[in-house]
Amino acid sequence: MKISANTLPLVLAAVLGVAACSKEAPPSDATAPIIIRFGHAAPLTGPQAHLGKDNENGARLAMEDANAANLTFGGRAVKFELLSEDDQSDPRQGNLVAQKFVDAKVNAVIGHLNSGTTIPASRLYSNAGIPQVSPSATNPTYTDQGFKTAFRVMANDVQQGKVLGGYAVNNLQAKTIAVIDDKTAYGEGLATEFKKAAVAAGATVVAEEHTDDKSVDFKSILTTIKGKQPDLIFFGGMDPQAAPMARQIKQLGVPAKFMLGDGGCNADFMKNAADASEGIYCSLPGVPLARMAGGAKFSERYQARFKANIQSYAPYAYDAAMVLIDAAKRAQSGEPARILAELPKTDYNGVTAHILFDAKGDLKDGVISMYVGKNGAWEPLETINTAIP
Ligand code: ABU
Repeated sequence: MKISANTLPLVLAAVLGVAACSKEAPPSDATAPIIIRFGHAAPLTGPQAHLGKDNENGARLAMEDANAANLTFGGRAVKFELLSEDDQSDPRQGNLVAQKFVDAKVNAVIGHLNSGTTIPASRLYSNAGIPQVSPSATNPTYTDQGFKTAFRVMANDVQQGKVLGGYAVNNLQAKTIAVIDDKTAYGEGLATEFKKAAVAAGATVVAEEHTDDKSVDFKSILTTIKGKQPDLIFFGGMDPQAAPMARQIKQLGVPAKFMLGDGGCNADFMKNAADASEGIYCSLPGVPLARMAGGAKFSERYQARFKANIQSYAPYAYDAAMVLIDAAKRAQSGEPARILAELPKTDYNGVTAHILFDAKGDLKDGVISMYVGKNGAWEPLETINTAIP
């Protein structure tokens, strides 16, 4: 319409009318809830599905808690949604999941569970500017890459390997050790850190063997190791391999102590290793659940909500989600860039620990706890402070 002196009053009336309508009934997108979507990635099928589900449950509980709190940002209601994907603990599938999250423009990612998926996926999240908090990936490379998007809420494997190696030599008097790893980023990385620490403490490595994260028959490598008569066997890997390995060590009559990192230190190991779990040592980052400030309450709430016991990492997945929610609250925004600006300033009292990040995105003041298998349960031994080198 051509505006002339005759039509101007009509145009003004129309504009004022729209303005009046806007005031009475603001556009729907200004009143609709702000939707904040977090991607969650872990193995939800395959041998590690029990651990992936445990992480997913932890993250889900956090988001349900945040939704129950009826948060508002700038006067608008906020709703958190979880987009959970199965990365099958496979690095290639992990990258496909990461690309899916990038394409879906998720606001942040909780995950992945495994170091082998977390590390390659972290480059995609970094390129897309998406904040990532892993509950459980412990390989140091994840936060050594210099990505401003990468954080974790658990001590790393330099810290864990140091404690395990020192404990094997100084507490268990192992002078000769055999080391097996599953050739994954986690298993191989932890085995390397364990060896370094054990050798530094005075032990000799008499055998090194490798398997993978699908095998369940280890009799051949265990027979080779038995011939080398080590005082202690260390396995860097996860419980689907660690449990049959423990049973086969017992069946073959290998008279060595057996030691695992956090990948084997869980409920399913106990169930599947059965009586072979007695006297086995393992470590977990963090203090034992019963000693966590919010541990007992979290455990009760988890069981009531999911009708299952915690495997191992669920409280960390809860905290990973909560530090992202906390950053969004401080930013009063779900924008990834605004969450990222807040994450390094995290000062959050979580279920697992008081969470502060160092300059790399690692947990400050992380500790490692040692456990021994006793009467079908993991009995806590001691908790050791480890300064990040
Ligand atoms: N921290 C052990 C399990 C996860 C990982 O691959 O690091």
